[in-house]
Amino acid sequence: LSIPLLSMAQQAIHYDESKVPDLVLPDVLAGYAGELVKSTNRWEGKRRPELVAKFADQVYGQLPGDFDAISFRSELRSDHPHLAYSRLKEVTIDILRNGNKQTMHLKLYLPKGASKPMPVFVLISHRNVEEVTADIENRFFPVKQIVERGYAAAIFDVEYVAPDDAHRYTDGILDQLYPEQKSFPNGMKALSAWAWGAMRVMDYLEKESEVDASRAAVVGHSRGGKAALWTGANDTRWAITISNESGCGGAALSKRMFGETVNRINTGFPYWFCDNFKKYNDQEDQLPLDQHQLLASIAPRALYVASSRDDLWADPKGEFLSLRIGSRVYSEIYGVKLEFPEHFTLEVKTIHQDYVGYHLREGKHDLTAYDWGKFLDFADGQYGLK
Ligand code: GTR
Repeated sequence: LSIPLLSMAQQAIHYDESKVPDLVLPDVLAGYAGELVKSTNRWEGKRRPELVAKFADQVYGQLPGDFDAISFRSELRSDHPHLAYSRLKEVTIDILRNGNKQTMHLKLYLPKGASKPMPVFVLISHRNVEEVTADIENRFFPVKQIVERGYAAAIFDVEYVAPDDAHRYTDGILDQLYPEQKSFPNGMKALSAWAWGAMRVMDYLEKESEVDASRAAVVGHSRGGKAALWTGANDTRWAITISNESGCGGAALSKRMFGETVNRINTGFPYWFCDNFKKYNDQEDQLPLDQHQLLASIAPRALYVASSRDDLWADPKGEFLSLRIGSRVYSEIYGVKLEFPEHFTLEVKTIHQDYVGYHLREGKHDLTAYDWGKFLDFADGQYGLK
């Protein structure tokens, strides 16, 4: 007779720092073969790729980059709500693989009267893009605020690559382009598909003469923030990767088990991460990695993590620690001078440094004009536009 042990799942989700286990975090710079990485060559050539591969295998699933053809069409629209301060290009992206086609749509708002290629922000949106862009007061994607600062603003809806729905998520690139992925334990699911979508947007930006693709930032909020981080880790073409309140499976350390846990996210959203990740339900201590290593994988390109005070579900402290520990790569390998407060508090703060940005704002889980203002300030600093 075997008596099942009371699993951690049966412990309630908590916001209690005293219940956080003692953290044993895998090292960022100690490679799996035991060597300690000390040079940019070894980081970029060996350790960074091995970390990304580990995350693909155990957390997000594969991110296949092969297809047969990609093509872009764009149409300038003269009838949109942001006409007073921007020009809108509606872009259609067709991707073909093995005789099947997937079509994505992108809205690209350009500052009016811009004469040179513009730096750009791309938002991975899990909110309905038509609704978000129809409302000029919308703060989730504040077109006016972004273009008035001299940036192009682009947005795509995850619906076009993998619908954010447990029953429909394959109704996109998984059914059309990469059906084989559906049978792999480390196969692509929604988060990898969304990152794939952001990469196809970058394919387009590289061809768009009105945009400076070497100064592009990928942004996501919450589930979109998880996808943004996964994009930035895989695709080195992004100059800045921005996670807004991405929480569990995003910027927050899984092993803290504060707020949302691996079990909870895999149960609530079984179609986001690959099946292998489910092995760690209530077994966070068994994870061979943690999210600080994902953040590190973005180095040497710039990285931004934002949290909000009331968003305990996303574990602001876990996001902060992850950034502080993960950003060792910038300081120890690239010699960037970084300073973080030694102790985390839930006080409002902004820490903008070379390559690494952070803020904690008051209020609840959301992407707001305040957050965008900080991202814009940080980008100005990175690009020397201040
Ligand atoms: C929550 C989920 C979080 C976060 C959030 C969001 O329900 O538990 O991981 O992704 O949704 O996307 O707003």
